[in-house]
Amino acid sequence: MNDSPQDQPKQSWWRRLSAGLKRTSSSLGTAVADLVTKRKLDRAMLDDIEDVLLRADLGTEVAARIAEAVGKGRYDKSVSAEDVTTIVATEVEKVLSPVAKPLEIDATQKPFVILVVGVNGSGKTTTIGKLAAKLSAEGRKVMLAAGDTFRAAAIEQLKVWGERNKVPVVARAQGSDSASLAFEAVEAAKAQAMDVLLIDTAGRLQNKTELMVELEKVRRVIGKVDASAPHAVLLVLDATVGQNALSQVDAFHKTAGVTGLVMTKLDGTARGGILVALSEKYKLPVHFIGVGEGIDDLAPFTARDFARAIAGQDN
Ligand SMILES: Nc1nc2c(ncn2[C@@H]2O[C@H](COP(=O)(O)OP(=O)(O)OP(=O)(O)O)[C@@H](O)[C@H]2O)c(=O)[nH]1
Ligand SMILES: [Mg+2]
Repeated sequence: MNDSPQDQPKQSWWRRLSAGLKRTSSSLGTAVADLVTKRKLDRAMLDDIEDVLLRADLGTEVAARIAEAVGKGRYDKSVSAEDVTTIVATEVEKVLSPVAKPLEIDATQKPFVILVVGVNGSGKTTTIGKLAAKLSAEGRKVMLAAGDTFRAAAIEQLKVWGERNKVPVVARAQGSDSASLAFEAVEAAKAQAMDVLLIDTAGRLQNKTELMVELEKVRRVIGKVDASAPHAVLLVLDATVGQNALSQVDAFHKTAGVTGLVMTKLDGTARGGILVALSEKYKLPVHFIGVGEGIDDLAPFTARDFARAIAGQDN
């Protein structure tokens, strides 16, 4: 066992990820095992395997591809559950590898402006707190902007993350215009030579047109201070919502120009497979995954780990 200090955090979040995805992986594993025992492989079995994969939220294309890969050269032969889950891991990794990309901070942009968007309760504010910790630890000067001006509690919540990270927070009274707050924050970050500005926004349902229009306004107004900003627009998705994540990506991508995804709450859901369906369909970069509520519970997204966790394999 390699237990050097550097490996411990990695181990602990891998454990949480694989434990979190246990409900997906074990139901998949059990269903596959039930299907393949004492039978030779035929079309009907492949259809059943495809159904199991669909129930794991992997999406129609990926499910069909995996079933096809399982069928290749195995007709009329017996297959083991391991054969199938190994193929699941391989095919899922192929889908995820091109989208697993780190969030790159262009140091020539001062500040590098990151707008954080998503539906209510997806984990935006918490993700900002966790990101601020990571970026500060890398030696960057970080500022936060309390762009969720709807609720007093939202402003307070971001201030708490600011204190915890010892980074400044630009905030205004509840009910202020969030676009002007964002404008002010970019100016302040510029004046104070910040490296990164993280802008929080209020949660909004993707089908509420007026709120989505407001988001476009926030974007536009930020662009008035710095035409190249925002430099990144992160869509925070809650893994537990399953298929609804697809319409969230669709709507936020159109209105807010999403540049990358963060998927939260992977520490306790049977629906993590949705990240595979999303990656296949939209091919947007996935930067981080949230595996808990704590400040260290944000992990860079890696295709292989995720694929193996979904398939229930050991790391
Ligand atoms: N288990 C778990 N909980 C998380 C994770 N990320 C966020 N949460 C929790 O989810 C809840 C909502 O998180 P917030 O960060 O307030 O979500 P938000 O998107 O800012 O919410 P609104 O501002 O209301 O739209 C909080 O209780 C967080 O602690 C995660 O990765 N895992
Ligand atoms: Mg919030």
